[in-house]
Parts: sequence; C-alpha cells; structure tokens
Amino acid sequence: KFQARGLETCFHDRHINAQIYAGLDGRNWRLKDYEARGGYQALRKILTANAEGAPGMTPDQVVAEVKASGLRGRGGAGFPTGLKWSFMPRALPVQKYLVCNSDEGEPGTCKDRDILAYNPHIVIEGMIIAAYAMGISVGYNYIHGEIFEIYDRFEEALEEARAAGYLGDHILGSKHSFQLHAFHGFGAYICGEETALLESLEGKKGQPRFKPPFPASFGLYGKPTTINNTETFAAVPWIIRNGGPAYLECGKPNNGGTKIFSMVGDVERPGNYEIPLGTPFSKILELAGGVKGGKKLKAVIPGGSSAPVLPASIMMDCTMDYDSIAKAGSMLGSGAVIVMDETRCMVKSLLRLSYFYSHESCGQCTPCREGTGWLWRLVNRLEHGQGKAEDLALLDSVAESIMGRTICALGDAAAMPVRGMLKHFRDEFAYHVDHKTCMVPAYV
Ligand code: L3W
Ligand code: SF4
Repeated sequence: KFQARGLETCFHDRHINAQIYAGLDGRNWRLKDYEARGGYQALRKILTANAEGAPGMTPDQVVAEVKASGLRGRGGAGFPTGLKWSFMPRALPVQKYLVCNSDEGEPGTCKDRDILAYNPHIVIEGMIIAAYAMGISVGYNYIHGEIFEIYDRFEEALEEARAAGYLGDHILGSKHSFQLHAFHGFGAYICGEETALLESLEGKKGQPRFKPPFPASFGLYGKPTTINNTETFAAVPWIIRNGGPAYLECGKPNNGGTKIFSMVGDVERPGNYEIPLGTPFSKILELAGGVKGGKKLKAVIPGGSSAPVLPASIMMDCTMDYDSIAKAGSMLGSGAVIVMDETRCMVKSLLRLSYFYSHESCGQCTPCREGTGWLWRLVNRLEHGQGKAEDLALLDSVAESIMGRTICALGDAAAMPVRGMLKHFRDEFAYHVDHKTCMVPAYV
C-alpha cells in the first residue's frame, strides 16, 4: 500500500531524514517503532519536571528554541515559525486552537502525505510540543480529502498516542493537556489556504476569509489559532532534542534546517528528497538521477505550480533555499520541483496550469473568478493555433489585473506562472501565433 517512491537519503551529516522517513517500508510507522528511534523524547525533555518540580523547558524556552532554529513554514509562504508561535496570546483565558495543514494539493507536491504515511507520530509529537509552547488544549489535523489510507493511519496513530498517555489529560503526568483530532477534508485545492481550511473545519463551504485579521487573533470559531504545515510540525521534535542552533546550522542563515523537495516531471528517479536548505540545484537533480533519458534541461518550476518557471540557465546557478530562489525571480513555495526537458512545450504546460487554477478558483472575487477563466481561454486558443498577435499583451494585462487584487493567494498563484512563462519563453508563445503550431518538435 505504502511503497517507497525513489526516496533517497540525505547526504548531509546532520540530517533529520532518518527521522521523517524512518518508517519508509510502511511497516515501522507504529508507536513502538517511533519510540525505538527516540520518538517522544523531545516531549519528555520539555515535560519532565526537575527536582524543584519545574518543567524541563518552559513554553517560552520552547518558542525561543524554535526561533533560534530559523525554521520557516514549509507550506509555501516560508513564514518564520517561532515568530508565528509568539503571536499566540498564551495568557488570554479563551479557547485556543492548533491546526495542522495536511491539505496538500499544490500540483507537484507530495511530501506531506509521505510524512504522514511513514512517520505519523513525528507530526503528533511536533503538535503536542507546539500546543505546550502556546498554551493550547485542542488541535486538529486537516488531511486532504483525496487520500484515504493516510487518514486511516493517522487515526490509528492518534489512538496509539492516546493509549500511551502522550495525548489527552495531564500528558506524562504533567499539567499539559492536549486533545488532538484528525479531520478528513474535502479534496478542494482552496481548502489548503489557511482561512478556507478553517471555514471547512467549521463545516462551512471552504472559501478564504479576508486577512487581516490573521488566524492568530481570529481563527477557528473566531478564536486565536495557529496553523502550521505538516512538514513544519515534523521538524519540531528534532529541534527540541538537538537545539535550535544545530538545526539552523544544517541549512544556511535565514534558511535553517533541511527541507523535503518533491522531484517531479522529467527526472529519472522522481520522489521526495530531504536536503539541507542551500544545497545547489544541480545536486538535487543529480540525486533524482538527472534529466530523464539524458535529455537537456529546459526549465524548472522550483516551488510548486504557483511559482514562476525559471529557465535552466538561471536554475543551474541557484541553491535550493528561500532566498536564492526568490533572488532568481521565483519562489521555493511548498518545494515541488517540476523539471521540464527540452521536449516540453511551454504553451501546453501553461495551458494545464491555467486550467487547474480556473477550475480551483472558489469564485468569491471577480479578478480571480473571471481572470483565471480568461487566462485559460487565451492560452487554450494559442495552443490550438487560433491565437492572435495581440493575445500575448492581453495575457500580460489579465495577469497584471489579477495580481494583488484578490482575497487570497490563489489569484496571484494563477497569474505568476503566466508572467514567468511570458518573461522567459515569450518566443514560444509568439511562434504559436505566427505558425499556428508548436516550435518543439516532439509536440508537432
Ligand atoms: C499574524 C501577521 N500572522 C502573516 C501568517 C499567516 C500565515 C503565514 C504566512 O500563503 C503561500 C502562497 C501560495 N500576523 C501575519 C501572520 N501571518 N502575517 O503567516 O502568510 P502569507 O499570507 O504570507 O501566506 P499564505 O496565505 O499562508 C501560502 C504558496 O504558499 N504555495 C501554496 C502551496 C500549497 C500547498 C499545499 O497544497 N499544501 O502547500 C506555493 O507556493 O501561493 O503564496 O499563516 O496567517 N501580521
Ligand atoms: Fe476565491 Fe480566487 Fe478570491 Fe481566493 S482569489 S478567494 S480562490 S476567488
């Protein structure tokens, strides 16, 4: 059921790969296996009282450790995790919630489902620690609606954790109580947007809310809520056991630790690879076996479908971290690296992306609802030899009119790939207009 998909080990000495993928063969994901690998030791470290009865680490110390680690949100935005945790008004005597965003839906991204499949307890432990740090007593893991086995497995893991006293009242005999529940989502891409996820969790239609207010002040049921991605929580136990500075050192300044990249598209060994942030792109391409069939690399979308495409010449000079990819004009996003070889037609690729965003738009705001449809129809006619000379400028203008004018990031996510394609591969689009066909022989 849970087969390895070409997962490689990390080549860095101080990696957490063994932690996340330790249950790789699909059998040793259970609590006893996780404990045998040092699982729940971080939780014991913070909760075990010293001779004076004080906990091993105070909530403030936990937040400080996460801040020191440089951990940034692994869901797409790269927001500093420790800073986000510090927004939680811990002392406020109201119900507060912790939510894990496992609604992985970004095209190309398939890392969170692997973490949940191979090592669900690492996420549970990370969430219990986060709840302790922020004084939260109730949490949910919102799992993508189209993955069934993983939801069932997570439920089983929760049962194990409850039976062992890691979840529930007075965890490990301490004052910390935390109830954690799994929630099976509905499979809509937009439910991965944090406020749409909250609406969905409340039983409503999954549509994004205006921000601000951010979930930190107005979240689930209007209460203060912290939402982090699955991979973000999975990094926390290692940080607590080994210290924030050690995690930071695994990566590079402002880009602490390791990150899982989903290598997809035209590579020999597609799969998830955990590498230190700051690793050259050429290295991860090599880990994935290089470009499939020995073909030439044409382009790469470095951070999931929302990120602008980069041509091979730029990508080969990049390192895989937030700052390097942003400097090159794209974003690291959720870490899906979509590799395209020389036979890929950029018009056809954009057509697929544009259709996706048009289909997934929730329809609340006009620039996104109408604009994504226009983008798709324009690219569709270019692809099918009916494009006009003015269509390229029109594409630019529609994308420009969407950017920054919508409630959530989906509008930008639809517009950015268009701008990236036209910036770097305009000649291909012009060729479709002039010749009514594709310049890439494989698709003619
Ligand atoms: C309190 C403030 N909280 C920001 C919080 C905010 C959120 C986080 C980041 O989009 C991106 C998007 C997709 N007080 C705050 C504050 N926060 N300022 O920090 O916020 P933000 O708005 O920068 O990003 P976002 O809305 O979370 C996420 C991109 O990720 N993406 C999508 C990937 C999709 C998946 C998936 O399918 N699972 O990962 C890929 O690139 O385009 O740009 O928590 O509340 N002042
Ligand atoms: Fe919905 Fe699109 Fe507006 Fe987001 S940008 S709220 S997906 S219509």
